Amino acid sequence: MSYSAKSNAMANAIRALSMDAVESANSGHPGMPMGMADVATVLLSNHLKFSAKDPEWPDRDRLILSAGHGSMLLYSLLYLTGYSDMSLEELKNFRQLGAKTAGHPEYGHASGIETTTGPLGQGFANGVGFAMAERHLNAEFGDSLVDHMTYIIAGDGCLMEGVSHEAASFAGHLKLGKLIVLFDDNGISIDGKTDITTSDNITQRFLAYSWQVLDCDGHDQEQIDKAISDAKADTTKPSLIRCKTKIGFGSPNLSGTAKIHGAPLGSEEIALTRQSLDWQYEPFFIPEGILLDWRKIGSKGAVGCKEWKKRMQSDTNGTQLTKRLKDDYEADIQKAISGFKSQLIKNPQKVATRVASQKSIEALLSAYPTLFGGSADLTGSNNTKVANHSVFSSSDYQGRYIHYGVREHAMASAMNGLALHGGVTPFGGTFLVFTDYCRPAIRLSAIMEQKVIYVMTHDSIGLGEDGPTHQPVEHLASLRLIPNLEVFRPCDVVETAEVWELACLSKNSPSILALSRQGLPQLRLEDNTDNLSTNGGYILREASQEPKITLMASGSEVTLAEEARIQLEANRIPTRLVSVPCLDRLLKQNNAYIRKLRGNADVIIAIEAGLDTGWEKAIGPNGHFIGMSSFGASAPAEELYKHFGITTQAIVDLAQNHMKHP
Ligand SMILES: Cc1ncc(C[n+]2csc(CCOP(=O)(O)OP(=O)(O)O)c2C)c(N)n1
Ligand SMILES: [Mg+2]
Repeated sequence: MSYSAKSNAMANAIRALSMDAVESANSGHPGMPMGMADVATVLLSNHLKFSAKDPEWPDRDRLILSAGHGSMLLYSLLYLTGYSDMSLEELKNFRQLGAKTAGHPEYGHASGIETTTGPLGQGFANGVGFAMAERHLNAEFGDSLVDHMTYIIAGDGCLMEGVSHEAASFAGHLKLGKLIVLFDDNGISIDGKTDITTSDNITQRFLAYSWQVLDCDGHDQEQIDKAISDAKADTTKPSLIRCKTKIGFGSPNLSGTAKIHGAPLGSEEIALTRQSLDWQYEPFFIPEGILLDWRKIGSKGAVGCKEWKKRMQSDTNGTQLTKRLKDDYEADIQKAISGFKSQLIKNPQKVATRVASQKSIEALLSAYPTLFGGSADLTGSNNTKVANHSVFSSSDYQGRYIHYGVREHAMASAMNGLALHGGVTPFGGTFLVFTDYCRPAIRLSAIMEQKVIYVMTHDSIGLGEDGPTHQPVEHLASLRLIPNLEVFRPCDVVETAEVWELACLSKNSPSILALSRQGLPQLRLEDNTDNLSTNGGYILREASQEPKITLMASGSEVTLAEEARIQLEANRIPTRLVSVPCLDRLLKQNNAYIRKLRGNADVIIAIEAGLDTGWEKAIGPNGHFIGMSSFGASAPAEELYKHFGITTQAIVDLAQNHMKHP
């Protein structure tokens, strides 16, 4: 092993802080930070472009800790390099309530945490999104304003996870040459040596994805440095560097074993480790010289950052890039959508809401230049692509349409990376039923409060013949269970435009747009510049008198409810129709608002071609529900609606049967 006393001590500072913090928390994962300390030291000392004083510098290199259990590696680096919000006190409070140093890195807790990781493989696929955003903005704004690397630290677990296979394949196809994965190739995971579970030839695997693959001894600083330099030199391919490391490096009895993956070393072993590393300092103490060396690394990038800021001022595109990064398009979005809505009022349209979504994208595309979306091989079905879209590809990174291929999970996870990078607003489509394939990433969009727009079409048994595997039944309910995720299900073309507007204006929430395959008449016929979908529910049709019946419905079932309302009114039963394009939003309104929508009707009925879960609060204790309670079936949509009893007649009958004075 080649040895530089200074950088060796710098790496040992990471090791000591990591084992001390885990010991003090009495929980955590010391093995990975101790094993990857040398790699991290070389990366930050010689390669990573960053400035601890300017953590938000948009043109910084991104460092993503995909192996999020090794959080102490990241926290140590942030403290050592001098990020002002990562004090020694925070390290001492590792894993404690309110500390920035959560068990796994949480985006938003401290600067320098680029993304939330912990669910293995997610950071890897996020990184692909970061690298896509960088290439896209580089193509738009040029090298002088956007030119940075994305580094990912991934472990055996990340590479075993399916999402890494999807994401790596996509990154290779896109020739993301500024993406470098530092693979902590320690051959250990929780259950023991990785050879008990995998015989993958990782080098061949990544070569097959058209990556560059490099090797280094992860404890030899010269080798590490050369590998990173070589990886950077080939800008035509993403690179995987297999860093051969020893988990828990430094611990005489536990290193190289699964025992040090996720447990404190214990005081005796810590003492022995201090001896073997020649680190004879108190817990959490970093000698001044070593801290100074680290702080120099942290401040080295300040000059580059300052120069970049100057270029932003002098470059004619600087203002435009600033607007992009701030996502400052509220007025443009509102204007585009209200213009589109006015057209619709003049020329009403009966279209599927997936087509309405396409028309909304068309209306938004030039007004909202950050919009950057695609589909997981269902472009024609999701209606995500519009005439003016050019395709994002290795030969044209300026394109704004992404063919993600059949890689739903990687698409969703990459979208998180895109959103986190900034400068782009990602949307991506697949069938609503396949939100199951995206769910781990959707959950993270919600946790990280990222504006990611999921365009999920074929939203019910209304898709017909493809049958129960393709028909979402539990999906609306189960997605609504995810905190901070907004599930929109518009009823017609106007509402679709409105929910697109809400999704684009959202600052801190991802959105699911659940859209119909089947055509739906335009129910919104009055010119209204207000976005009526804002509160999640509103009176779409008022009853002729004080309502005896109130119908609440979402999406395609609003049309059924409207037909039922017309029949009930014909039978002299005053009936109100409440459209609920977003149940989540409606339930966030105060009780008075919801009660007012229901009115004093004898009978409240909600209709949605899904499970009833979640509707209880909207319809109240005596409300009724017409929807699904089993999987669907394969047949033409109309027959399915009859078969499952979601019909106009069923609504009318239920209403009349429950009236107090029929
Ligand atoms: C999706 C997911 N599954 C399981 C876990 C639990 N888990 C955390 S670390 C780990 C083993 C990871 O092994 P490796 O990446 O090799 O880490 P090392 O032991 O080398 O630090 C597992 C299974 C997780 N965090 N995420
Ligand atoms: Mg491992």
